[in-house]
Amino acid sequence: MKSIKNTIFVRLDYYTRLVVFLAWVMIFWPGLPVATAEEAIPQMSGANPPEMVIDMESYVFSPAELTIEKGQPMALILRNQSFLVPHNFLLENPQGVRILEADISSGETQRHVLTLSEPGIYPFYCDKQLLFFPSHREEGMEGRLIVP
Ligand SMILES: [Cu+2]
Repeated sequence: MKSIKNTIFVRLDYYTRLVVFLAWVMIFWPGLPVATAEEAIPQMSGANPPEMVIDMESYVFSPAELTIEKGQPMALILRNQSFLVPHNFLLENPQGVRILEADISSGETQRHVLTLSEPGIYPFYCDKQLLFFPSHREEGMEGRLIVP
């Protein structure tokens, strides 16, 4: 009798620990490794193009519209500010051809240097989607770069 009680207790303890472990993994996995903005931004040697920051939240880009100087290199700083939610940054040229594709996990910052040499509107959006829910773009996560 005593040994059965002990077995049940040990199993409960095992499952409790398993649940706690899985909860820990689910909470922290998408955010790891957590890097500060400074660490995450690779340093370029030499050229130092002007930087423009776009924050990615659930489910909006901020700002959603930026004006970019034609033919000038520009560093786009993409910061995923969402808690646990991964986003991507898909940029198209005025003809609808994708010219940049970046997956940015929760808490991550990426730096991409672009030179847009053709005037026009460059739409960008996040097409991430969870199961049957609407995509982030459908939730309003889109914007545009304007090259006058
Ligand atoms: Cu998204």
